[in-house]
Amino acid sequence: MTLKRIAIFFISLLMLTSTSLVYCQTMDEMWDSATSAKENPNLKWFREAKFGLFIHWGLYSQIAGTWKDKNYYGSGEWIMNQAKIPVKEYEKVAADFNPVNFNANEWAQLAKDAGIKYMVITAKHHDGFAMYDSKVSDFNIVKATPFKKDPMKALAAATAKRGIYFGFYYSQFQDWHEPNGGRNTWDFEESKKNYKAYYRQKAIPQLKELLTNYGPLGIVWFDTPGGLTKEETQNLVDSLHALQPKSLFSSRVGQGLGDYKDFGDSEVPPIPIEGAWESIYTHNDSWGYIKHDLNFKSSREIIQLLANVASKGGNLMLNIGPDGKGNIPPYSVQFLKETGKWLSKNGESIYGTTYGFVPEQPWGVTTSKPGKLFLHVFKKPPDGKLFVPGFTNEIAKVYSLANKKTIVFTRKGKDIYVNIPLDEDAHPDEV
Ligand code: JFZ
Repeated sequence: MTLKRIAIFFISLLMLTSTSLVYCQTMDEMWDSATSAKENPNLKWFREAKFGLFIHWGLYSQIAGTWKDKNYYGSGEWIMNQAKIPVKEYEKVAADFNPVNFNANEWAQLAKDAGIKYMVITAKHHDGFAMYDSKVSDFNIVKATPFKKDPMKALAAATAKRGIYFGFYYSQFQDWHEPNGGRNTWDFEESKKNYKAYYRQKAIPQLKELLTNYGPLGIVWFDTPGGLTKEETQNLVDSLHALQPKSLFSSRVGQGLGDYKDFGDSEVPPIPIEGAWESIYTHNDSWGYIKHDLNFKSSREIIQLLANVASKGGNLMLNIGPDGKGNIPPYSVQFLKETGKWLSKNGESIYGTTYGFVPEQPWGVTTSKPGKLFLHVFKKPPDGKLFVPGFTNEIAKVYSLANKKTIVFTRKGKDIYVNIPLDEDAHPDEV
């Protein structure tokens, strides 16, 4: 006979409070988790990680959202396309790009302090500029800028030192710098493009450099596929996996050949999704640095987003956009550190969890681990009685995760009412 006992935790910081129910897993549930863990052993770390840091950094960070006195909004990394900047003019930006304040150890330490488990950074975005030492194209940070160094080398080392999985974003199809690359139609005529030549001459050799020269990569994050058949994509995937068999490829490699699924930008599925997947969000409203975009998400918003994504079974990869000098925006530093502080007390309710079996409620969301259900309380019910419906297991204990204090509850059949301490965790800004 299976013992079905449950304990509830209660997690808190700011207004995000969580409670956990501890219970024992049934045999059926155990078989389920055993089979899914066998799927692809390379995904194990990714599924447990839950929190990644995305970094968009390139020549566009130097432009910072303003071109010829006009301010652009939205995606700073798209400014070459938005302002239809000719290749020859865009190339000149490299002469001013000197990120002297870049400090790989500081960046990696911030990620560590924020509770981040993996980092993915733009090695080459759609503008075609390589942020690493590439022998394939001179349009790169070592050859074309006064900085002359390879920041990716330093970052690969700094993340490895801290046990953070490291990965590259690489725009495999769009390359606005190359006549044969995808999507630059303001300099180059679409009908004359030879995508295969571009893949052969630039994208594939550069990807091989990235998969050879930077140690083991956790992820290669492809983006916006195009110009290849399914068979050609399969060949690309195979030839790259041969270099790093353990590295995960994002779903945007195309043709359904990725190792895990990425949702559209800033998208969380409404109900739990099985399998390995990731939601991507950016900290303000742009992926690449825009100096006039200060619409940063507070740590409270980040924490709730992280919990919400985890409650549907996925990972959150949150993006930041360092500036042209190599500084991470101060709000990103502050809010990431605050998020890390919350995770240091409440990480058990996020890392290594999967979705909770109690669906989203007016008060918040749930995550779970074998024998435990975590109640993430975003909004306390006014009467202090948290309603948890449809709960069949026996409850061993209900307690606050942050301070381990036991919490009183009552149950009526399958309905649980948890007495949330109203006085605790009150926030002066509670609206
Ligand atoms: C792409 C890029 O174009 C963008 O600059 C940024 O790097 C972002 C992370 O990825 O934009 C996309 C790609 C796919 C979708 C939306 C935006 N999508 O599938 O919804």
